[in-house]
Amino acid sequence: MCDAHLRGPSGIITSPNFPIQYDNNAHCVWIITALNPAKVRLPGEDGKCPMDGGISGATQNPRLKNQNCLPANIRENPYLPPNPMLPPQVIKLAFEDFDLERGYDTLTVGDGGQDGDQKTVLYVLTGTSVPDLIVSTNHQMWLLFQTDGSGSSLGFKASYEEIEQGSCGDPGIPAYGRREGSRFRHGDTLKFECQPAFELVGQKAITCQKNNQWSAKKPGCVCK
Ligand SMILES: [Ca+2]
Repeated sequence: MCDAHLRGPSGIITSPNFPIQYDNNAHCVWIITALNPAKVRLPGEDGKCPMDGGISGATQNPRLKNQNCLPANIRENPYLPPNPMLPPQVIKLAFEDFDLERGYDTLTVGDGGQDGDQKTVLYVLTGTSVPDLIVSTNHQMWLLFQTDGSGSSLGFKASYEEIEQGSCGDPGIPAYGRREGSRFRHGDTLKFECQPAFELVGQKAITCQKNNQWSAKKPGCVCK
């Protein structure tokens, strides 16, 4: 699928034809929008709304209740602006496969809903290393896949998920390694170690920064 508006809470994005080679001269845009209202769960509620045949009794915050209990067609509208009453959601993008013709075919990932806007570019990805987690700073993320006129590769597969603002997302644990720390919020630090006979490549410790990105990629463990 090429050119799509996607919405939360999660999903998969692949390059066209994946896992078969993508086309030359491709130009694909995906815009992912978090679904804030659907995430609301007030304490003690079962998540049902009056019109769904649920909820009895008053809630402490009628505005939140109203937001949660919008008609389904509005509740699921991906284009609703973020509700200031709710913890903002951001988009986390995690790659499973990545193989683009280095330097000629690119996947650009940006913040917000204006695809191609140079001011909002987070990363321009190319080549064969699987990129680390990318987390947007607001409720939208855009992806632009562009290929040139010759030379193709297998493309990419990534999954996206809504997470709460203020987090960098779980970067995972390197194969043959260990991780100390399991919090992924701003200012949290994770430390990594490798099993005996393996050597750590990259940073031993990474910190979640205010822009929702880890200070460095998750390290790898390679045979000594
Ligand atoms: Ca190419």
